[in-house]
Amino acid sequence: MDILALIFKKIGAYDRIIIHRHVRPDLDAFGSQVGLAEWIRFKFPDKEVHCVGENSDSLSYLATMDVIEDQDYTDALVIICDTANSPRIDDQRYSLGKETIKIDHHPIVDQYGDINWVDTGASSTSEMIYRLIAHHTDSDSEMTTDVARLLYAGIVGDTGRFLYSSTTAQTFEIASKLVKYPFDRAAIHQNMYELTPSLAKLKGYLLNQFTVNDAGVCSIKLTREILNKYQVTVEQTNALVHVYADIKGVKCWAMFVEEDHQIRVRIRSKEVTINGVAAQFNGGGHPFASGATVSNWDEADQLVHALTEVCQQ
Ligand SMILES: [Mn+2]
Repeated sequence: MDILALIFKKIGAYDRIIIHRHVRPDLDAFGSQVGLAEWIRFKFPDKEVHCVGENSDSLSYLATMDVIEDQDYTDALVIICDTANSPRIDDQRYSLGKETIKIDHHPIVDQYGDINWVDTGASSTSEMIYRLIAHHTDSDSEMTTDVARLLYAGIVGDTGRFLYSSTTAQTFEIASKLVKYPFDRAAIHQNMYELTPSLAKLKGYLLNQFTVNDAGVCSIKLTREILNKYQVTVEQTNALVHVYADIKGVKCWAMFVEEDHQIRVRIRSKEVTINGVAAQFNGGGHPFASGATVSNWDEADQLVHALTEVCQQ
């Protein structure tokens, strides 16, 4: 049996299904998790389906999470979307379920599922959820407008509006099917990319204060002092990580954001593989988009040095 048929069979076999995704959710995490949940609710109205994890202020326009008890996991199928390794699963109660399915497009770190469907060639987990749905339905109209809206948001989020190299012909094909549903596309784009006045001002700071070395590594350090000055949270800075993508000569970049006891690092790249460097610094992710954590500014400089070596190879 192929993997899609197997996953569909498992969904059919359980009365209660609980869906998780990674911590610090992004559009694809939310879109794939809730898109799958909404589709199962539509297709199997008698099943009990829950989405768990922290709510996210910046994604509340997409969906909100359910609150469930530990005993709800008894005899439940757990599906985890968009999460490469088990420590990153939001709500560690995922392990209380009877059976676990992992659906993800990140490079494999940890095959924590009883069933693992990983496609690193997929632009997004939302794209994979579409394929799962399409595999089991004959017509293009076998989903609801809300499912289409959620999956579309996930795909747009993970492809940077279809700009990143992860965008394939299949991504466009799927998007073309999703946009036939009458959800408000303009509203999604508006929600995704609008900035608060505080963030817009921080964007000005980011574009003024970055440095680029001879190897093409760009970096910026956002101290707590700067975050306080601009009245922006660590989480909110995520919306600005792409400001360096269009700068000539920049091959990759690291945005360091100081938290209470550590420094969070967001690493992005246009042409060199950087998830190896992320892995050296307590992180990981995609070849061109990763996250890491360092404990002080010296270590931050070491990370920039490691990126420089990658660029010079
Ligand atoms: Mn993703």
